[in-house]
Amino acid sequence: MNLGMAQGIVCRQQITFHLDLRSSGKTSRPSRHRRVSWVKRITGFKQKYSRPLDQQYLMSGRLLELRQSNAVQDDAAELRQRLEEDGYLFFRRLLDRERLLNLRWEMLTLMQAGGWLVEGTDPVDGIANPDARSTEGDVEYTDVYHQVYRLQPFHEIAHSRGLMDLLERIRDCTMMPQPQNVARLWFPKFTEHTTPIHQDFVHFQGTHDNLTCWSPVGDCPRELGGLAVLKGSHKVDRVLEHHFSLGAGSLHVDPTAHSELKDEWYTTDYEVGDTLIFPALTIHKALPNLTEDRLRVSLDNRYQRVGDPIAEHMLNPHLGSMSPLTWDDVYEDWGSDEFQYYWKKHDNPVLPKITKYLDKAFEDAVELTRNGDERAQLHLRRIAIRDPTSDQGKVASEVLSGIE
Ligand SMILES: O=C(O)CCC(=O)C(=O)O
Ligand SMILES: [Fe+2]
Repeated sequence: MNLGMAQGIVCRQQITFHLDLRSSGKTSRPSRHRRVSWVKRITGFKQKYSRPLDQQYLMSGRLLELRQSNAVQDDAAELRQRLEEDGYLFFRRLLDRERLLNLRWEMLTLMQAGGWLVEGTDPVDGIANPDARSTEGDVEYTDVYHQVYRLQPFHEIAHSRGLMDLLERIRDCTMMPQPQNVARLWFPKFTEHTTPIHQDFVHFQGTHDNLTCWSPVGDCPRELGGLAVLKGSHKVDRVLEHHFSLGAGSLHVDPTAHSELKDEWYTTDYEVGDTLIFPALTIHKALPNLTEDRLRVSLDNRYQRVGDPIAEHMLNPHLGSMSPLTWDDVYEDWGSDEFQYYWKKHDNPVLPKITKYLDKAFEDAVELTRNGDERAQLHLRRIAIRDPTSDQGKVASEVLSGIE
């Protein structure tokens, strides 16, 4: 799938790094009680709805320590060799910690204004209000998320020069962040919604050579639910079959169904600034956020060669299909236009979104709902509430009314 179109053609380009920590994004304080009852109505989720952790998170008790590549950061051949061998590269303190901590404050301040944090606590502590629990797919989540999404520093950090230099060294050509940056804002003890085991290609598409960069915004010890990778799993060299999961992204793959995959998961106690880099076929998952009361805040951004194709949906703001959000909305309060619409100067071919993966997840969820699966019911209920007039929304309502 990798066309490697730009390799050797595009010469290195200097993107000047611009530091602007001006705050942006507007929120008005919602009524917490209204918000809470709305969340419960949408999700049907109550405190008592808690089950043992899903098998998929417990596939292995063994969690090994990620191999650090700081010492070979300048050695392109060694970086490529490690990426080929392990299917990931991990760096301590690659990103500017000060910038990330400022970003953390800005993001969490908006989340607190949205009712997600306990009132009167310091936003940087990320102490979650359990009554406000929500996740991707919930209207309530998108409302607050899109406030965070307007922050200029949140998008600017994707262009960090040190990271761009490293990615260009690895791929030996000009790279660019895909416009659709992503933040993950995960509530504690909401483990049903933990990001399941998957390959990124099913979500972000484009080429198999795209690189995901995952960085916590604040320290992220294991119990806060950082990312874990299945070492060497990219060597399957194809997109594996994914099934419905309630977790973020709605798709999971079962590595035990593939004998060539070893049960070797790697993770670490992440510190602010650390970055995990992996290509689109590497199998990975999040660990559950098992903390008593802390939100996990992280970034996962995708990078591609300039000139490689990009999937159409990656040109849009994240979760814009859940609730409308344009780039003009995102940029409304920015103090600089340096990183606005930056991708338009590149002529990357645009590919239509491949919908078969999520269509399959929906079909699985319909069947599971009919068979009494509560997680699938919850998934369909969300769709029915969010998109009542869409094709899937209508099917979801029909299937749900059939079981009630
Ligand atoms: O941070 C997470 O929970 C999910 C990250 C991830 O797997 C992704 O964005 O592809
Ligand atoms: Fe992923």
